[in-house]
Amino acid sequence: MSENIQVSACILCNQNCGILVHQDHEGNYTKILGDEAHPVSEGYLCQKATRLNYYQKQARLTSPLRRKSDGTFEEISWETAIQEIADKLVHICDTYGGKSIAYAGGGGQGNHMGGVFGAMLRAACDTPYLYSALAQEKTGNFWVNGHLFGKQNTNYCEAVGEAEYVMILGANPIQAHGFPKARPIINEVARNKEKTLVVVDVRRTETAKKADIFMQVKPGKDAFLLAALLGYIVQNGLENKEFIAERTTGFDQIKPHFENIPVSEYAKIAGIDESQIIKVANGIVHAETFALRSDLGIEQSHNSTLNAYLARLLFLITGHFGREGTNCLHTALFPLVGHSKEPEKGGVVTQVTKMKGIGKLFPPNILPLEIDTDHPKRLRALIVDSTNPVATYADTKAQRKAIEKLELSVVIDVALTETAQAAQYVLPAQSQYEKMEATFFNLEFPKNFFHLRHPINKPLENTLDEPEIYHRIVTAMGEMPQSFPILYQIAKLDRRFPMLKLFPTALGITTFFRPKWKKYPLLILKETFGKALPYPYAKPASFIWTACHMYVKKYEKQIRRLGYKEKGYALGEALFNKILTSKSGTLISEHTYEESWDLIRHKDKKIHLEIPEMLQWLADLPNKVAQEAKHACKYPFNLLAGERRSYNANTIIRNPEWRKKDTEGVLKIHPEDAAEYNVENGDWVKLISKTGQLKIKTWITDEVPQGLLSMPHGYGFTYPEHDETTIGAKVNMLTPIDECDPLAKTPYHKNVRVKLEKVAQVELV
Ligand SMILES: Nc1nc2c(c(=O)[nH]1)N[C@H]1C(S)=C(S)[C@@H](COP(=O)(O)OP(=O)(O)OC[C@H]3O[C@@H](n4cnc5c(=O)[nH]c(N)nc54)[C@H](O)[C@@H]3O)O[C@H]1N2
Ligand SMILES: Nc1nc2c(c(=O)[nH]1)N[C@H]1C(S)=C(S)[C@@H](COP(=O)(O)OP(=O)(O)OC[C@H]3O[C@@H](n4cnc5c(=O)[nH]c(N)nc54)[C@H](O)[C@@H]3O)O[C@H]1N2
Ligand code: SF4
Ligand SMILES: [Mo]
Repeated sequence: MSENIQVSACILCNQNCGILVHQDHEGNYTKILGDEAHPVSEGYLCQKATRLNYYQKQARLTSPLRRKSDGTFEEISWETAIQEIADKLVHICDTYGGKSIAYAGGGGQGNHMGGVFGAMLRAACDTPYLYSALAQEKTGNFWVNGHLFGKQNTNYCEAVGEAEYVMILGANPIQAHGFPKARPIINEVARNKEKTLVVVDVRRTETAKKADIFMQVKPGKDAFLLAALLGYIVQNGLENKEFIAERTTGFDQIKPHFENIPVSEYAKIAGIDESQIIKVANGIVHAETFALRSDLGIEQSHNSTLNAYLARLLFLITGHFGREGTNCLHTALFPLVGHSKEPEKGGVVTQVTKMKGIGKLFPPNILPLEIDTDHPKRLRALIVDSTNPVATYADTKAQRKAIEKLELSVVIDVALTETAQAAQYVLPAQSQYEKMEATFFNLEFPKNFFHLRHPINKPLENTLDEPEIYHRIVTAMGEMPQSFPILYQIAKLDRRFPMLKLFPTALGITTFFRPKWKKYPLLILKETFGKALPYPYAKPASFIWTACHMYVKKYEKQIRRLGYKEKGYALGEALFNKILTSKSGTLISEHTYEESWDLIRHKDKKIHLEIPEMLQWLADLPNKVAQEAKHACKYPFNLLAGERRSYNANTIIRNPEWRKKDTEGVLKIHPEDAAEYNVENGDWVKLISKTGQLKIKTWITDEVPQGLLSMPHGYGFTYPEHDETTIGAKVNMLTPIDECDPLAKTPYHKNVRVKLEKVAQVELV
């Protein structure tokens, strides 16, 4: 391979497809191709990856910044920034306790190293509070998984490509992916006459257009649709009795709840013909294999956590689980999330709103309530890393006001984001192509993989990688020394003779005599073992070495199935070396389907179907319809606030010029609604919610039904030489923090009530 072609991954969605990057002598990405050696994406790319130069070459942060009393920023040195932040953290910890400090982010779609090392800063502050974007989408799922499978970090993947009957529920894989090679796979399922593709969506999406059966559900009414499907199955005795008896507990307890579902009434509420419910229920029951893929359409929507439960019951009571062509639990080299105990059992809650953690995460929707209050135990400091709460969390104004109220706010990012603009300190990070990175979105079965990415560009001057930033803050807080010369020497020897286990032994002895350092294993590893690795930039990869040895303890047989000859400790070393040197990523284990049942974390290895809170919620469903109807009067439209399109990728690329089409991010509106408001294609309108307002350009289409408006997220970022007319609208001006799931606090972004007014374009400038 010639010198200027480098291997990495696309960082614009959680697929992280492997890429081959061609660069010119100034480091511009002149051509980007799919990497066929990547074990999962195998050369696949979508159109977004070709525009990654707009990420790497964007307007970057080039110095630590400190806010002055007049509100503007001044450039300061790293030493000053780190010491001032460390001193303030120590002061806040000493005065109010560590629980007055929170951390937000720790990873976008391509970077999780910061999140791993951010845990060390949280340890130094003694705070459990990790706010995450995942807690505005997936925590309802995690909570339900905890009950069904035993732990909140058990996750399943779906064999969309192998199943005979496929349901895509509240997801649009043709645009958003969500599983590897989504486009060719959906196209194959759609074309194959032996297979059936069912799409449940409120819009006739790119995926819905390919469906054999399109169930056009009314916004937020999926719980009724799912309950009707389950009701029909149970009332007709169509559940898989053998599977239920062998693999599950609790069916007798849940059965009466579905025997009582008024199927035709619920179908009507969901806006679906009863005959379609019957057809799809029978289709699922009688199919040899069924896979269900769901995403934000049911997560950021009414009854989010209940939807998660009902969607899982659909494949569980029909026996489509843990077999080829169905949904299946998978392993993780390093789990993306943890497991939180319920508060009654000693689980942590937040200080002000008493929200429980789920998967050890706390939800963005409560963040302003925990900060912007006079409560003596309120949050007083926030460290933000690779997330942009002011733009991406619900209620932009409330998030900004909360950040401005903090005694200490620090943003670690590559760009001057909306959140950085409101913070006191801004620290410039290296981009994802300038350091070693990895994500933990390795959600595959039966073969799972890991991709540790090597840098492909020289770091921009005066930037640091996140592990180094955390290391410096923790040492400046006086928690531990900066380096460990003796351990480092031992690590170097250990790398020459790994089987002597010199380093693990020395590390054990060191922490025995210095128990305080036990809190910071990753930082010690980074400065000793990590420094001894063969690449100068590989220090953060040191924790992967520990993860490999732990993975071997659990899955030795499954790793060896890939052809490794080593056993035990030697296998851990071999796996680590393979990951470290495989620039395109590598497979890490291969399971049999029967072995997937060992991944259940309940002691009896069965799925526990009964979740009393969910059954109660199901019983209460009819009351909710009346409440929602009341709310709808004042704001006649349902806004889908955050549609995945060809050229949005959360907030990862800020320069609007990256978009080849849909440059303003139009609002989709049905022709009859447009006519009623006298709106013509391309007219600008004002949307007003109970929280705020914005202006947006329209596009008239019957892709959306009457009464539904749809706009993208990932627009509206300030960027040099661009104004309001070219950056698009800031979606979260409209989203209220209190419109969210009662249990998981995930926002109802797909069900934002708004009213519409026509505006003259001249008002914009
Ligand atoms: N192009 C692009 N791809 C992305 C991203 C991106 O920013 N841009 N972001 C990535 C991220 S972070 C995520 S989480 C995923 C999300 O991926 P998806 O969830 O697949 O994407 P969305 O477009 O947000 O929403 C999915 C679908 O839900 C539908 N929907 C809305 N309301 C309802 C409802 O009440 N019921 C049902 N059944 N459907 C409804 C919408 O019409 C939409 O088609 O995408 C990832 N991929
Ligand atoms: N209304 C509405 N809001 C939404 C959504 C929606 O559909 N509708 N979707 C939600 C979803 S599903 C998600 S996942 C969130 C995503 O929202 P966020 O959690 O905010 O995630 P990203 O947009 O990925 O944020 C990436 C940030 O990381 C920075 N960054 C990029 N590379 C690096 C790096 O190497 N180091 C550091 N330190 N920073 C870096 C980028 O500049 C950017 O500021 O948005 C959510 N918000
Ligand atoms: S945006 Fe496209 S190319 Fe990039 S990771 Fe996602 S699916 Fe792959
Ligand atoms: Mo997401």
